[in-house]
Parts: sequence; C-alpha cells; structure tokens
Amino acid sequence: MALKNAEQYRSSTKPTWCKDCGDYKVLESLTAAMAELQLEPHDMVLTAGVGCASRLPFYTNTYGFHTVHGRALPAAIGIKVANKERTVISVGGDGDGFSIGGNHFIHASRKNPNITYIIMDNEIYALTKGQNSPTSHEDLLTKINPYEVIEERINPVLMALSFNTSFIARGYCEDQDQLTDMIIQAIKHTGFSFVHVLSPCTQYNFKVTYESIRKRIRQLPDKHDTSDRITSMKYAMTQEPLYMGIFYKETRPTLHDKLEHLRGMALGAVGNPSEYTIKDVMKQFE
Ligand SMILES: Cc1ncc(C[n+]2csc(CCOP(=O)(O)OP(=O)(O)O)c2C)c(N)n1
Ligand code: SF4
Ligand SMILES: [Mg+2]
Repeated sequence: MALKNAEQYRSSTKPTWCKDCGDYKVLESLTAAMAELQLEPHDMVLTAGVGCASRLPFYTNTYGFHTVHGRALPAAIGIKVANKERTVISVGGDGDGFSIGGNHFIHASRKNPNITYIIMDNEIYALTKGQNSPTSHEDLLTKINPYEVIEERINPVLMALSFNTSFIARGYCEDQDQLTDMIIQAIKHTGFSFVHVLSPCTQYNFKVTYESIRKRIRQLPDKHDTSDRITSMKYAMTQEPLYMGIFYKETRPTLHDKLEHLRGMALGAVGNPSEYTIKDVMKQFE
C-alpha cells in the first residue's frame, strides 16, 4: 500500500464554506490525522447532520452519510454495530449536536460505541444565517434575540464529563498540530471519543473571532491527570481561561463488547438459533 498524504483524503468537491471559516482548518486536521494513521478511505465512514460544519463529509473521499438535522450519532452507531471493522466518525456543529441532537450525545456516552464525534463549535446556527445556539454567549444579540438572550449557555466539555463520555478533548482549529494529535488519539481510543473544537464563523458571529479565542485559551497543565474526572470538571468549569487539551479518558467495555456479551448469554440460555425450528421459536412465547 502506497503511503497517503492528507491531500489524498480529500474529495474533488470544492468546499462551499466562506473564505475564512474555521471549518477548513478542522478538515485539514482531520485529513492530516487520517494520513498519520494511514487509514484506508474505503474503511471509513463519516456521518453528519445538517449545518455548515455538517458539510464536511462531502469534502473527504471516505464513505459519508449526510443524515437529517441532529442525527449524525444514531446513524454512526448503527453503522459501527453493523461494520465493527470500519472507522466511524461523526461531525457537526453546536446546533446540530447540542440542540436538536443533544439527546443522542447523552445516550452515545452511555452506550460507549467505538466511534469519534467532532463538534465544530462557532456558537451560532450559521447555515440558517445566524441564530443563537446552545453554546452562544449570553450577550450575543441576533435577529431572534434582539434585546437580550434569556437562556443560559451550555458547557459541552463539562456536559460530556457528567455523562462519563470515555474520551473528552477540546481543541482550537488554529492550533492545527494539537488538533490533529487530539483527533488521532480520539480515533485510536477504544470507545466513544468526543473532540470539542472552537471553530469561528466569520460571517455571523462577530463576538467569537480568531483573536478573541486566542486571548481566552490556555493549555491544560502538562501534569493534568486524564483519569481524574473531578479535577477535569474543575478545569472544564473554568471559562476564563478556557482550557484546551485532553481532559479525560477511560477505557471501559464498548457497545460492541456489551452486545457480544449479551449474545453469548442469550446463546447460553437458548442454544444456537440456527438450529431452531419455527416451532421452537414459538415455544418461547407460550
Ligand atoms: C428538523 C430541522 N430543523 C431545523 C432545520 C434548520 N437548520 C439547518 S442547519 C441548522 C443549525 C445549524 O447550526 P450548527 O449545527 O451550529 O451548524 P453551523 O451551520 O453553525 O456549522 C438549523 C436550525 C433543519 N434543517 N431541520
Ligand atoms: S456561514 Fe460561518 S460557519 Fe458557515 S461557512 Fe460561512 S464562516 Fe463558516
Ligand atoms: Mg454552529
């Protein structure tokens, strides 16, 4: 197999993203991670919901599934259950992942499928031309909130820690080497890995810019213990500075392990289904 470089994971489709959109850098880091791991495009599936960020799978040459709004994760979980050898990655925006799709994030964390979830957070619904999202700052006035924002913002990393997501990291799209490394580690992690990426929208969110993010962020200390969930929560709760790096990781049985175990128990209890007659099956319901 000839070695592939990042460019060889791109499709011929030209992105429709605006010129300075942060999502370009996320695409670059993701394809750099694929190249570093020398993954085969035909062994990979990317799923996405709807939004600017969710367009990313069009721009790679892996298999892709553009689902409906908020449903990137359940599609990815189904694909992984049916194709355990495939590398499955879900991508999307803060609106897709934390509004309409928020429920799936909770349950993916509980199931712990061996997939990766990358959220490109621009703190706004960009594709629909700039409405507040669950991560929007309380002072972001938009057409739908012209006077004040009456809802509190969520904290995705803290949320993931509370759900016991088994790998949790936060990166900044401009720090591409760090982000590439995080994505590599997330893909290599056995279980549900979540990478929260700060990725500015230069078109609709003038409060969250490359400069404003740069001023806010700080790296987690080198000595941070990624098995210590309580300390990770303390770092996640801090907004000024906003910590970047791998917050938490834990290896525990995946959805696949649990399904295999369950299958074993069922086979032990009822024998090999391939030897069953219809009569035997019906007997179970008597
Ligand atoms: C069921 C449904 N509701 C609403 C929409 C409209 N819609 C499309 S994308 C989107 C928000 C996208 O925001 P985000 O996920 O943050 O992505 P971004 O465009 O910011 O990258 C909304 C509300 C839709 N497509 N489907
Ligand atoms: S509208 Fe915003 S998020 Fe969408 S492509 Fe343009 S810069 Fe990126
Ligand atoms: Mg968004």
